Formats: sequence, structure tokens, C-alpha cells
Amino acid sequence: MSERKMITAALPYANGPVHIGHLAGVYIPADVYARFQRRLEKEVAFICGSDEHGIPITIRAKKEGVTPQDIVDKYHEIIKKSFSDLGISFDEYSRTTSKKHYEVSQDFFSTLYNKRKFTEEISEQYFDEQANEFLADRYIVGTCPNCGNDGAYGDQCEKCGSTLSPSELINPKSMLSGNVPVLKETKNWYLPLNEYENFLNEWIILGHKDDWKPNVYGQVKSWLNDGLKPRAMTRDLNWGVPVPLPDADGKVLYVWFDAPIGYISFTQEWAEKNGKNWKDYWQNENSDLVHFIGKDNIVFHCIIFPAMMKAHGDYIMPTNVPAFEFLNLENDKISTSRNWAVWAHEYVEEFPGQQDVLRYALLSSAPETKDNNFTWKDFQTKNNSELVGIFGNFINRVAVLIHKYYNGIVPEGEVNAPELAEITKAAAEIKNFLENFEFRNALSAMMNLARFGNQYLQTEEPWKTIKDHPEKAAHSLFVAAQIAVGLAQISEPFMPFSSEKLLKMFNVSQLNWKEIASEKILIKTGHQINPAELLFSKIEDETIEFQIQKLENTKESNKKTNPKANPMKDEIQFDDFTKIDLRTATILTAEKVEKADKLLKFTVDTGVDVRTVVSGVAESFTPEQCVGKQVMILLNLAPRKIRGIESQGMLLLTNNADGKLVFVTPDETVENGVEIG
Ligand code: B3M
Ligand code: ZN
Repeated sequence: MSERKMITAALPYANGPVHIGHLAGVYIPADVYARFQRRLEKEVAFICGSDEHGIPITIRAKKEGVTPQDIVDKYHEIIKKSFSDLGISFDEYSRTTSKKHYEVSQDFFSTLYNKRKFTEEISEQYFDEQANEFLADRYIVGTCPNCGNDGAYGDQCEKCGSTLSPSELINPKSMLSGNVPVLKETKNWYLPLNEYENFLNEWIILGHKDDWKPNVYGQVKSWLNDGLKPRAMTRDLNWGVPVPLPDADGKVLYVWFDAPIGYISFTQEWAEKNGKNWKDYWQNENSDLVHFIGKDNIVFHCIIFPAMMKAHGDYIMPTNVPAFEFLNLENDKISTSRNWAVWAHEYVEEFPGQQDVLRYALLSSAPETKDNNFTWKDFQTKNNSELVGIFGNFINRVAVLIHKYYNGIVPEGEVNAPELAEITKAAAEIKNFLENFEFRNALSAMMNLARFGNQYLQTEEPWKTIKDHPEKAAHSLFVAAQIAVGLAQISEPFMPFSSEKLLKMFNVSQLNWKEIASEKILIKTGHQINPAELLFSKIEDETIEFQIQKLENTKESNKKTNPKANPMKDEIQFDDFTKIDLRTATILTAEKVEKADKLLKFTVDTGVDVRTVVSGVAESFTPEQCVGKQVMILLNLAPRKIRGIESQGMLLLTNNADGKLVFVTPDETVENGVEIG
């Protein structure tokens, strides 16, 4: 077991505030882990910061009509404050626009360059002549070659989910000017990931089958099975860390090159301020590097960054990369652009002093092995039944009764009481679970101790025995006090604010984990405790309804403003229009396309002939719903192969307010093959 723990949490993009999805899937578990490691007396560096480069930032800046710097300055502060308000105990929270980070990431690049680890490749990239800029993938839109969606991006079609490269798009357009981009040659530096396949195979596939989470292991395996390709580590962009080479004007480091190096540069910033040696954490075998991330970041942390570190030569590899799945909100995908989220900074304002409630609720539904769901009702139940009803209730009864019967002085009891073993048992279980990244189980183990304490009081009934068997009542409250202090101690990683209050209430100091697990007596007979303080309070229905209403309002306003009408396309001439052959047709048969969740294969009677058309509508209709429908078809569209099936023409579709596809149909049934226009 290593002495040091180098713990990182994914750097959030500074293009918006953080929400409960981020908290549940990265930051709260990471914080629990870091706090726990400190209690094990490891030398911990828990490092994070804002990711301030990349397209997500520049897109947001364009949207808000401000500079990228304005965007990152604004959101960095908001994010940083949310983390600190919620007790996320980073040793350092910095940002990738810091001077140090520029130095460290450029230096890293230069080292790889000097060691000849990059290949130089000239490629043709889309260029917007009006804006005088190369277009990153997200800045190009066009028609998806797979499903015909004409809002597909240069890297992905969000309608059919396929991964694309800009050159595959039909009719590409620049998002900057709306113009058709031209292809222009440009030189970039690539990391030949294929050369690291053997190393990755040996290290992860052979070495971590049993201790890495199956979702992480599985993803890496499938990437390696598909074979790795060289990947560009630089971009033609004007926002980012400049490439430190003489012939690299207008080029910056790829955001996924510089962002993970942020972990290293921020550790250096922290080390300098605190008299530490950063290399002890990053370049020493006696250090465990652990990355907490969301599942969409697996490839970057398990393949690309390790390959970069391997190429560099001086770095240790992560011992584990616990990646989380996603959290949904009220059964719907959390979305920043649709404002479908519970924002950390809003929660802190609306639920003052209740940070631990959110920490508890999010941990207990942490998306550890599959996507999970957050609902406000569930949040209320967790608070009212578990935190107030069990945990708070138990603590309160212990403190109140000790004050009532013994003036706040812990009474005498049997130090060998068998119930005391429950405390060490809970501490040992939590240790086991947390070492395996099982946060929900660890949290349950804590709550089970509170449950046990509650039941113990219920059976012992010291409020009754105090009259006829005062020594029995004293013993019961002595034991209950041990359990209460046990909870004060073991709850710290999960609910640090409450733990602190509890330690004060029982007038004891914090112990390390070994002490909790080995010392029988956590609070001695004769020890004076402080007055009982309320830990948790009931959350009323009105409070929850207010939150639910807020989400309803979001839904309503999304309906009104979305779908936003796209701007008019370029003007065309009447002649252009007459080239288009639109007809009425009837769907004769419909069936699913194998291994393509979104596609349906139709045969349609067009009046002219009977033909096959493939369309990406399977999420909106079942085949049965389509058969017999009269539709409109673009008849003279050149046939295209979709999943090996030749699609002859295109059915006209549009979206309704819920984003569901609907067919465009004539408002009364007409003959098939009638021309439209
Ligand atoms: N900012 C991506 C994300 O927020 C990215 C993580 C960087 S970790 C080095 O999903
Ligand atoms: Zn598509």
C-alpha cells in the first residue's frame, strides 16, 4: 500500500455552473475518498481546477457574445465557490489559464517533441475564408450521411448517434459565417497511439481485470480491440495554449492534451505553496494516482493521457480510474442547454446549511454501475426518513437524555458491552467499501450503525428503566453515547458539516480511522458534553413542490422557445425548386433495421413505383404505426446506401414540440404519385 494518494477529479469545463450530475458522478465521491484517505493518514493531494480551453468555451462565448476569457472568468468563480460551499475539500482548485499551466503543458509538449514522440501530418481541414479560421468539428454542420439529419456536426450526428468526421458531412456549412467552407492544408502534430497498444494491453487488459470497474475495463478493451490510430495533439484555433514551436503560428494544444496535464501543473502550484515535492506524487512508485471521472472521459484517462505519460517517460500510471455513469433528473437526461438540472450554486442558496443533505442524497443514488435518477420526492424522503428520522433522531435522544438525567455528563457503563463491536464493524466495512470505490455501500454501512443505535435505545428504553433500574439506564446511555460518537467520527467523509457539529456536541476531537477501529471507548464516563444541537430538519412538501414547479416552468419555457427556428437558408431560384420532385405516397410495409436502433425500412407506393426508403424514425414510431400512412416523398433524391440497404428517396418529416418526429401528410387522402408544389 502506497503512502501517498494523488487524487484527481475531472476538470469541469468553465462554460457553465456545475449541477447535481457532476456532483454525484465525480466530485462528491472523489471528496469522500480523499477525506477518507486523509483519515487513514495517507499523504493526500486532492487536485482539480477549471478546464478553460477547448470548443465548449468558445462556443459558449459566441453564444453570449463575449470573449472566451470573459466566459472562463465568470464560470471559474461560480464553480469554485460551489465546490467550497459543498465541502469538496480540494487541496488545490486552479485553472488551465494559469501561467504555471501554460509553462508545464508547453514543457510537456516540448519534451515529447524533442524525444520525437510525435509524427507531423499534413491534412486538409475545413477553413472559413470569411472568418479566416480553421473550423473545429463542432463548427461545421451538414447533412448526416447515415440518417439524413441536416443538423449533424462535424464529429457526431446527434439524431442517429453516429460518429462522423467533417469530410463525411453532405453539404457542410460553417457555423461561423454560414458559408460553405473550403478545404485547406494544415500541419499538425500527432501522437501515434497505435504504438502504445502493447503497453496498454499489458498494463490494463492483463493487469487490471479484477480491480478496475467493469465499465472502465470494458471500454478500454473495446477501444484496443478496434485498434488505435494516431491522434492530433494540436489544433488550428486561436483559444488555447500556444504550440511551443517556431512554425506553429495560430496553433494551440488540443484541449485533451493540455487539460489532464492540468492535474500535474496544479499539483505543482499546490506543492510550491505548501513546501511539498510534486514529484513524490507523480513520479514516485510510492504514490497511488487515482482519477475520478464520468464515463464519457474514460478514453482520455485510460488511453490518451497514459500514452502521453508513457511517451514522456517520467510518470507513474494511475492505479485506478473509477468512472461513474450518468445521473438523470426526474427521469430525464440532465442538460445544460435545456436548463434541465439542479444547479449547485442555486441549491446552496435555496437550502442554506443543508449541504450534507445533498451530499447524502447524491451519494445514496450515485450512478456507480448504471445510470441513476434523482427526484425531489426521493430527496425529501431521504432527508425526512433517514437523516431526520434515524440519524438525527438517535443523536438527539442520546444528547438530550444525557443532559436530562446526568447534567450532560456521560454516565457509567460496562466497557465490554457486546454492542460496541458494531462501531468497529461499521468502520471496517466502510474501509473495505471505500477501498473498492463502493460509495453507496459505504454510506449504507454508516446509516446502519445509526439504525442500530436507534433500535438499541428503543429496546433499552432508558427513559423507563431510569426509575427502577438507574444503573441499567446509565449503562444504556453509556453505550448509546459510544455509538453516537462513533457516528460523529465515521460520518466525516460523507457528511463533513454534520460530523463537525457532532464532534463539538460531544466535545471530542477527531480520530484517525485506525483509532476508531481499535479503540473500544470513544467517549469516557465522566466526560462533559455540550447541549444538543439540531442536525437535520424536516423538509416540508411546499419546499419540494417549489422545486418541482421550477422544473415544470423550465419544461414550459423550453416548449415555447424550442425548437428554435433555424435561420433561412440561402435563397434559391424557381428553377432550383422545379428540380425537386415531391410526391404523395403510402407506406405499405415497415420494419426495423437490424442493429440500428434508430432506423426503419419502408416500402412505399409512390404512384410511380413501389420502392424502399430507409429513415431514422424508429425512436418516434413503431413499424405498425407507420403502415398505411400517407406521406410525402422526395422522389428524385439520388439513392444512398444506409446500413447496406439502398434507400430510394426521402420521406418528409418534421419535429413536434416534444422533439418527436412526425410525418408531413396531406390534409386529406389523395392519390399516390400526385405532385406537390
Ligand atoms: N473538461 C470534459 C468534461 O467536462 C473535460 C474533463 C477534463 S479532465 C482532464 O467532460
Ligand atoms: Zn445521423
